[in-house]
Amino acid sequence: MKIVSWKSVFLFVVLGAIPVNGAEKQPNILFLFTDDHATQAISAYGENGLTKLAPTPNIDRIAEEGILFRKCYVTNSICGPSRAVILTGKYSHINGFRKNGDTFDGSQVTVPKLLRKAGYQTAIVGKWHLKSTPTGFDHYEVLKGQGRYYNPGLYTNGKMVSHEGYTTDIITDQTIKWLESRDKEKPFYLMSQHKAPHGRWEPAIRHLDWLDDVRVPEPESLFDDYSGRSGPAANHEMGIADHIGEKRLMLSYSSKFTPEQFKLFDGHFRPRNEAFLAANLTGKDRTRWHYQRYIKNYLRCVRGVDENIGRLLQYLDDNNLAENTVVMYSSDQGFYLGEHGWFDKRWMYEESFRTPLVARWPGRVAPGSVNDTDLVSNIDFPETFLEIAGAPVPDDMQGRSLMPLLQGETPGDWRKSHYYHYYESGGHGVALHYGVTDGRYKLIRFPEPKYNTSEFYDLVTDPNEMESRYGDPVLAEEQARMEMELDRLREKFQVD
Ligand SMILES: [Ca+2]
Repeated sequence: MKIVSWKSVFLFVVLGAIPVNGAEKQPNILFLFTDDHATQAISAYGENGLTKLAPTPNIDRIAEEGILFRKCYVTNSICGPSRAVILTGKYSHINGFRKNGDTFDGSQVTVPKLLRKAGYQTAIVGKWHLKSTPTGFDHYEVLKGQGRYYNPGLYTNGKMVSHEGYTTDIITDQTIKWLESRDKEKPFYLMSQHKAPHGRWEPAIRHLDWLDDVRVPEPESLFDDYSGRSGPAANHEMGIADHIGEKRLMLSYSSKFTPEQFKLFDGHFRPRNEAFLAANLTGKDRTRWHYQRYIKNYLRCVRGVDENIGRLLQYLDDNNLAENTVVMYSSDQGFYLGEHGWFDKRWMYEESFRTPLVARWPGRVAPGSVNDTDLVSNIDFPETFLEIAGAPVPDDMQGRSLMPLLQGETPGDWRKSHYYHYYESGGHGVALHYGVTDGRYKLIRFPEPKYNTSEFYDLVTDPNEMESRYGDPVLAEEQARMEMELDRLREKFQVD
C-alpha cells in the first residue's frame, strides 16, 4: 500500500501538475502534424532523389535526437478520418467519421478531454478539418475546412480572426503566441497542425524560385500501367498525366492575396505557364512536365513546414522547454509523389498507407533510435499521449500505447498485423477497400460488386507493389494465413 504524506498532498493540491508520489513533472506534449506529407520527402527516412535536393533538417533533428518509426500505418488514408482516429483512438466505423465530409461528433471522449482531466492545458492551432467546433481544448484556433495558403482566417475560440501572411508561418506564429500566454504552472498538450503540404500546392513567396534550375528525379513507377493489379487501380482519377489538372499545376490562386502578394506570386509563374501551354506537349513528355511542376511546388511547401518546425524547436530551446517536452511529428497520411503515376492518397499501397512518425523525449527516448520493424499506427497516438501524461486509458480505445517502443522495448505480444479500411467510393476514382498487412505481405479486398476482387503483395520481392500475387499457388499458404488474419481483425475491431 502506498502511503501518501500530507506534504505530498499539499504539493499535489498546490501544484496540480506534479504527481503525488513522484518528483517527475508531467511532460508537455507538442504534437506537430501536417497534411499529406509523404515519408519519401523527409530526409530522415533516407536519401533519395527528392531528399537529396530538398532535405528536411528540422524534422530530421527530431529523429536524430529521438526515434524514427519506419512502419507507421494509418487506419484510413484520408484527412478527416485520420484526425478523428488521433482524437479518439478508435477506428472510423466506431468514431463515426468514415469519410471527408462527415461531421465529427465532438461529444465523444477524446484525448484533449482526458488530458484536461489529468491537469493539462490543451490547445490546437491550425488545420482541424472535422467540421464540428473543436471540443476539449482550452484554446482553439483553426482553419475553416481546408483553409487557404495565404491570409487565412482562423476560427479562434468562437470568433473568426483574419491574418495576413503565409499560413504555415502564421500557424507557427500563433502556436508560439499561445505558448507565451499559457498558464506556465501547468503542463500542456498542444496540437500545431499545418495545412501544408496539401494541394493545391502554393509555396511561400520566399521559396518560389527555389528548385527552379534542377530536374527532380522521377519515381520508378511513374509510368505504371496497372496491368499487374486486379482492376480498381486502373480506374483511378488521380493521375499526374491526366487528372492533376491545370489549376493544380498552374497554382490555383485559391488564396486571397493582397495586391502586393499577388504581384510577387503571379508575376513569378505566369510567363512559364504560357510557355508550357504553347509547347503543347503530349504523351510521356507531358506527364514529365506535370510531374516537375507538381513535385517542385510540393517540395517548396514542405520546405515551409520544415523551417517552421525549426522555429518551434528553437522556441523550446530558448525557453527551457526542450527537456520536459515530448515532441512528435506526423502527418494525417502519406502521399503519392508520382509513384504509380499518381498524386493524392487513399489507397492501401505503401506510399499513402504509411505515414511519418518521429518523436523526441530527452532522457526517455535514446537519440538516434530507429524502429524498422514494429507495426505502429496513428490509432496508437491517443494511448501514447495518455500514458505519457500518466492519465488512465479508456478500455474501448483500439490502439496501444507506444511508450515501450519509444524506449526501445517491444512487448512480446505487440501486434503482428494491422487492419486498414477506406470508406469512400469514387473520390479520385478510388474504390472502397479494406485489408491487412503483416509488414511483409499485404492482402487488399475491393468488396464493391463492380469489382469484388482481391490483391496480394509481397513487399520483400516486390517493394513497389507492381504485381498482385493473389491466387498465386506459390504464395497459397501466406495468402490463406492473411485471409484468416483479416477475418480475425475485422471481428476484433467490430467491423460490420
Ligand atoms: Ca491529408
